[in-house]
Amino acid sequence: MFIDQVRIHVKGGDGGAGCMSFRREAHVPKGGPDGGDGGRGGNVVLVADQGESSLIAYRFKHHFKATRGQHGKGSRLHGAAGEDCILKVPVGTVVHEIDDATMEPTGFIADLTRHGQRVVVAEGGIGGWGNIHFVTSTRRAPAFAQLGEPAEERWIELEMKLMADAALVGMPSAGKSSLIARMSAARPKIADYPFTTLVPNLGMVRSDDYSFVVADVPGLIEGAAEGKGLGHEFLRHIERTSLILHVVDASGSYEQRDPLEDYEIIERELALYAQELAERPRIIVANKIDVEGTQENVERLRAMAQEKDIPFFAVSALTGEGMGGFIRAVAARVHELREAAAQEAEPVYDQIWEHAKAKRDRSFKVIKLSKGVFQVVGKHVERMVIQTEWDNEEALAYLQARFNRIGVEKALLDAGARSGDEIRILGRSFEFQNSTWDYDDEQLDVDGEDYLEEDDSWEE
Ligand SMILES: Nc1nc2c(ncn2[C@@H]2O[C@H](COP(=O)(O)OP(=O)(O)OP(=O)(O)O)[C@@H](O)[C@H]2O)c(=O)[nH]1
Ligand SMILES: [Mg+2]
Repeated sequence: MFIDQVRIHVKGGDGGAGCMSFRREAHVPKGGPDGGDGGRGGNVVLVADQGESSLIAYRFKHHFKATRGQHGKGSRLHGAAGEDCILKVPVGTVVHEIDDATMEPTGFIADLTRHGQRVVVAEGGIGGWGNIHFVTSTRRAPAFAQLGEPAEERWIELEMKLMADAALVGMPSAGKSSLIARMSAARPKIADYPFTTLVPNLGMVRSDDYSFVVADVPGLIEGAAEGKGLGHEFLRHIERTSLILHVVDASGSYEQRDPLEDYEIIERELALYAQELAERPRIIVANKIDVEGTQENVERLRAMAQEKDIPFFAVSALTGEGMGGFIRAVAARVHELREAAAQEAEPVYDQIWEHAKAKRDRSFKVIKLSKGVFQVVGKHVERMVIQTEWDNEEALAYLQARFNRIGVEKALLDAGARSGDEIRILGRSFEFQNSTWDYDDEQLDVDGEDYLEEDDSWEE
């Protein structure tokens, strides 16, 4: 079966907790803090692999998780990082984020078009800091550590778009499947009725110097661009092939058609679907030249191709006549197009998507729920809450200092919050105190560098 779309749930590994510990030595009665950091959780990474030919591996298993980071220990021992979960996907996989609420594809994540290209789809959580990090001039013995950051998790959609080098395109029964069978080891169904081919077939063609992948797609008809016949769904596959092999039935046997008219109809549909397709490099192949009386049509097609300055070949998939020259020409053209594509820079999807995601995650908003009750929503802010040990006063004071630093207090004041109001974040609630919230000044003494350093570690 040809599986070309699946949805999977991916979850990174949670970060390990930082450790709260103090040095214990025989002759030192009161040692300094020595709690190590938690390890980072593993990421879930998609990697395009030319050995994968379908998304079938994701058909029955939908949940994928990386392992968590280990907790930090005393004596400054840091927890080990979790292992990444590597998911191989076929070259030509397009990845989208799925919106939790609507379950509709939303953000574009990546288009993995080359072997080895990768993208992190669910980041592991950062390990929490051990108490050694929280020492300041006024807080010599911090009796708290940070919990690990929870990992990212989300549903994503994988869609495989064929990555053939060349696609056989044409009217139903033009002989596209017969041609791919001649050119490669592919053995698709061949029959003398339209729409024999229901899903695309791929075949590897070995020519003298180069090998290339050719696709045989279902026949197109007039109106295909607006959804008629089967072709529309597969036109998107053609979008990705660098070369179009336009197959014309030179015998005009299918519904006694005129091959030149057929050619124009298909070209019009391609252009209607996407102007780019009209401009894509192509080769015209007149097929079925073994049939009596096709000579005149072949010459008319040849003249038209010449006029349009498009390479032209006359072949018979049945007898093999003309196939050798045709295959060599396709191989040479594919090679040229590949060389040209290699000159183009490769996008680094992690950077593109990470950037958009980081921006989104760091933002937060204040919602007024009722008089005197406000909710703060935002991934970054919520994570800070999750990383805090709730029954530890010092940890709470540190959390509020972090809030103020990223402007939560200001946003609350702007939204009209007053001292004594209730502030909710995730399931927790705080009492708002202008400037200090519920905690006294002394405990908020965290120097600026602390936060900057921490900020750096988020970029790792
Ligand atoms: N005489 C002759 N018949 C051919 C040739 N190529 C294909 N045919 C016949 O044409 C009919 C259609 O061939 P297919 O290869 O199934 O055509 P297709 O373009 O894949 O058709 P769809 O999948 O329906 O779009 C079959 O009966 C083939 O045997 C050829 O070179 N010569
Ligand atoms: Mg076919």
